[in-house]
Amino acid sequence: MCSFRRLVFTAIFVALGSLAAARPPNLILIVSDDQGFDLGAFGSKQFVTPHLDRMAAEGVRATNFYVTASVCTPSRSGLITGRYPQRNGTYEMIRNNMVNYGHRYTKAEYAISPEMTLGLDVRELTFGDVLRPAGYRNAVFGKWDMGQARRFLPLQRGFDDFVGHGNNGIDYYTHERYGAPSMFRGNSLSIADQGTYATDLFRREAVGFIRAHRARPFFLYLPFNAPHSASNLEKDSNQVPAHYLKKYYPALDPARPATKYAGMVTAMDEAIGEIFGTLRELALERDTLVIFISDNGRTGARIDEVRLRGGKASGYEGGLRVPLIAWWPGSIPAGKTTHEFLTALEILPTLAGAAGAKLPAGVTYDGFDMLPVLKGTTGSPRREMFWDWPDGYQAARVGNWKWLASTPRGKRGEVPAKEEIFDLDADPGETKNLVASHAGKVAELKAAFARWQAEMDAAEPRGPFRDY
Ligand SMILES: [Ca+2]
Repeated sequence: MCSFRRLVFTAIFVALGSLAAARPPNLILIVSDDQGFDLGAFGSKQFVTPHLDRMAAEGVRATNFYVTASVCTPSRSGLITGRYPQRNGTYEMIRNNMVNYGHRYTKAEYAISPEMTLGLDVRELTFGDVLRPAGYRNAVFGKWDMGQARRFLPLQRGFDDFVGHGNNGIDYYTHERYGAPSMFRGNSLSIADQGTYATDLFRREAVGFIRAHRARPFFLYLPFNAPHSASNLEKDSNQVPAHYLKKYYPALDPARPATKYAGMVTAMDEAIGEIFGTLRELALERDTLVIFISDNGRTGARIDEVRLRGGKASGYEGGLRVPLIAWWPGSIPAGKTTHEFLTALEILPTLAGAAGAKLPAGVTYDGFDMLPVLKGTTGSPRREMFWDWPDGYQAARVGNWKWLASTPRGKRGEVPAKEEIFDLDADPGETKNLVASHAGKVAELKAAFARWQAEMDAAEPRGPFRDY
C-alpha cells in the first residue's frame, strides 16, 4: 500500500475510533420495588437471581447506598429529580387511603381523589428532561408513581415512550388498582394488554425499545412494580406465574405467600436477563451503562437471613439502605465492591455525567456524579444524608453515625419520638443504642438535621404537600 493510501486509511480509522469514543452511552436504570437485599449478589442463599448475580460479577456492587425514603413515592421523587423529597415537595405517599378501611371508590369519587389529582410538581425537572437535550430517546416502562393526571405523566415530563402505571401499585394481571383501570400506553389508559403478567409486559416493551433505538443513545428507565404485592382486594396478593415457584420447590412450600414473593423476584430477574441478552446480541455492552437499585427495603416476606434491622417504611438501615449494582463493561471494573457512602441523589448527576448532558442552571441538586467512585478512582465526597418521613421517622447519617427519631405510624406530634443513635461502622445491624453514653454525638447530629431541615423549609414551596 502506498504511503498516501495508508495515510488515508489511518485517518479513517482514527476518525472512526474517535467517533466510537465520542458516542454517549445508552443508559438503563432498573428499579425493583420493595426488594431490599433479597438477591444472591448481596448474600442471599435462597433467592434465585442468576442474572442480577451475573450483573454484579461483571460490574460493581455498592454496599453503603441509600434511598431518600423507605417507601415508594418519596424514594422515587428523590431519584427522578436528583433532589431531596423535602425540596421537590413529594415527600409522602400519594394514596387513596380509604381502601385501607375497606372503602371502594366509585368512578366519580376516584376521578377527584388524591391519586388522580396529585403528582410531582410540574416545575420539577426529571432525569428525562435533563438527558433529552443531549440527544437521548427516553422511555419509561413500569411504575411511574409520580401521578396519573395527564400533566404528571412521563410524556409531559421529559420522556418519549411510556407503558406503565402512574399510581403506586396494580393487580399484575388485570392492571387495575382496586378495580380502577390503571395501565397507560402514552397518555391514554389501555386495556389492550390485560391478562399479561405486568413483569412480562414491561420486559417486552423494554426489549422492543432497545431493539428499535439500538443505533442512537437512549435512556431506558425500567421501574418494575415487582416484587411489590398487588393492589387488589385479595388477602394474599403476591402474584406470579406458577412455573417460577418450581425453582423454590421442595425447599419452600409453594402455597406460602413468601414463596410467591420469591417467585416474583425470580420472574423479574429473568426479565432483567433478557435485557442483558438483548444488549449482548446487539453488541451494545460497551456502549451501555446499566444501574440497578431497589426503591426501598424489603417487605414482610421472610425466607432468608435478615442482615439489617427493619424493612420497608422503617428508618432503620433495612428500610433505607438498598443494593446498587452498576455495569458498563470496559468503563466500570468487573467483580468489585465499594463500601463508599452513596445515595440515590447521585443517580441523576451520574446519568447526566455519562451522557455529557449539562445540568440545568438555577436548579439545586443534592448529589454528585458518582461514576469516579464506582470506577474506584476516587472516594465519595458524601459526608451526610437526611430523611424525614412524616408517617414514621426523622433520621440523619453523618460519617459513620446515625441518629434516628421514630414515632408509630400516624402519631408524630402525639407521642414522644423514640430517639436512638448508632455507630454504623461498629454496629451496622443497629443493635446498640448509644444515646445514654454519647450525648455530644446526639447533639451534633440533631444540629445537623436542624440545619438541613431549615434549608428544606427555606426552599421554594413545591409539590402536593408543601404549603403553597
Ligand atoms: Ca417500594
